[in-house]
Amino acid sequence: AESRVSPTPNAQKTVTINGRSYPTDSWYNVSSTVLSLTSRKLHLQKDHPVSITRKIIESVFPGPTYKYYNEFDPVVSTHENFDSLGFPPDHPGRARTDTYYINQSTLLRTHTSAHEAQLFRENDTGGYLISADVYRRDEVDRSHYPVFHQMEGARVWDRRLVPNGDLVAAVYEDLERLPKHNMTVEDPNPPFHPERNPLQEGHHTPEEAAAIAAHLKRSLELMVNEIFTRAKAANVAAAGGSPQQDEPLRVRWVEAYFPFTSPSWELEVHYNGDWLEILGCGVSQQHVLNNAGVPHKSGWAFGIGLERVAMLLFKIPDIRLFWSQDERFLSQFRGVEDDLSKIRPFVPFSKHPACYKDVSFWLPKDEFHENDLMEIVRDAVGDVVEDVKKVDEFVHPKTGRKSMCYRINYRSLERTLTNTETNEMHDRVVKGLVAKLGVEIR
Ligand code: FA5
Ligand code: MG
Repeated sequence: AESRVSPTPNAQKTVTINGRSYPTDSWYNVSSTVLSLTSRKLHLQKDHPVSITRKIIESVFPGPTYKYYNEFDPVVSTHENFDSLGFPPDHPGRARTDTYYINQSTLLRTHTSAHEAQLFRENDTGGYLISADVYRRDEVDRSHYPVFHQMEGARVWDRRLVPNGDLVAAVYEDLERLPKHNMTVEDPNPPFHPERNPLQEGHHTPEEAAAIAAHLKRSLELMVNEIFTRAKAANVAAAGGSPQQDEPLRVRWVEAYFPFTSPSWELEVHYNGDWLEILGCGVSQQHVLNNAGVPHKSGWAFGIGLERVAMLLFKIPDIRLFWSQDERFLSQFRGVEDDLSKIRPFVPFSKHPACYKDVSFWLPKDEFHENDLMEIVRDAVGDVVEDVKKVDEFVHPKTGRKSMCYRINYRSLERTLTNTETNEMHDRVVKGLVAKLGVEIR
């Protein structure tokens, strides 16, 4: 279904997303670019790398224990996205500079956790995976895009068995049943820490939390192992069968914080000389399960970025490529979803030259939010912007006015841009900044 903004006779605006109409108000801040992407659903497009990645991860969390939900609509309430998960009222993620709002109480989900309460209530198999498009106002570079795809997984056990220790036994039995792996995992911290990563006192015994954490970590390590085994096989195949000098896979657990899990962790993978975060997870907060009407259950949840994993698996260098409808991109994955042995590293089509242009301006007195600038650039030129970086910032000693300078890197993934074209695009960006932010160009 098409998405559009349309005025109604009484001048009250509505917006239609995936065939449903919503009233907008002064909170509305969804750009037309983002609106047009709400119907793409790359995670369900057969042979798309996001869909292939979803399928591989699903295979590590099999039915009937895990049930898959892949069709949930991106429009949710602020309650679902934030309140039900225990986000405080002043959490920065709620700001209109960070989140796309339809109206004050309705938004485009910023993460798949928006469906946790509903799924904890409805799911009756003991576990689930949900994959979906998520939306965030964010910076512009090769690993950030305002729309991306997440998969959330969760596993719960019946707590009625506690406190005699039977819940722990149930989790350990399930842990015993999980396959082993021989991957090296760095996990230097204790399963919980009183300040940094607390146990949920009064809800969980230390044994219970440690057992759930062990099951969570092993399950996710098996998932990463599966992805990297496939990536390695793809590299070998691409090299005509000769073994590759890949750096050995290194992963590590890092303590983290989420309002809806405790203790919590992020899993990082060593890639291209750097640690890359691929997922967040933890022991589900009992308040979320209680509010979902299942106080007798406890367990774990995780949320993973599908593009991040797909970029590792297929060596895809730029997140914009996922949205490409260019045959030179799509054809490289055809037939792979039904035969994963056909996975090969992505071969970039010729790299076109980049063109940098700077824009310097005085800020108006009002507050300035970088995400607004990012969005104006994306809206003016679409996917031709590769990244936007602040290169300078200073305050005039006499007037106290603040000046900013941003460098915009224009590069098409599909063709070489002409000078005239780039100048015209940069012109549109400058005009947009003046019109929408009230800045004064220097
Ligand atoms: C979350 O979104 C939590 N909902 C995850 C979670 C679920 C924690 C369940 C605990 C329990 P975070 O904002 O860190 O957390 O995003 C999770 C993952 O999404 C990241 O690790 C990353 O892989 C991916 N991700 C986040 N932001 C972006 C982005 N702008 N572009 C691409 N991928 C992203
Ligand atoms: Mg994170």
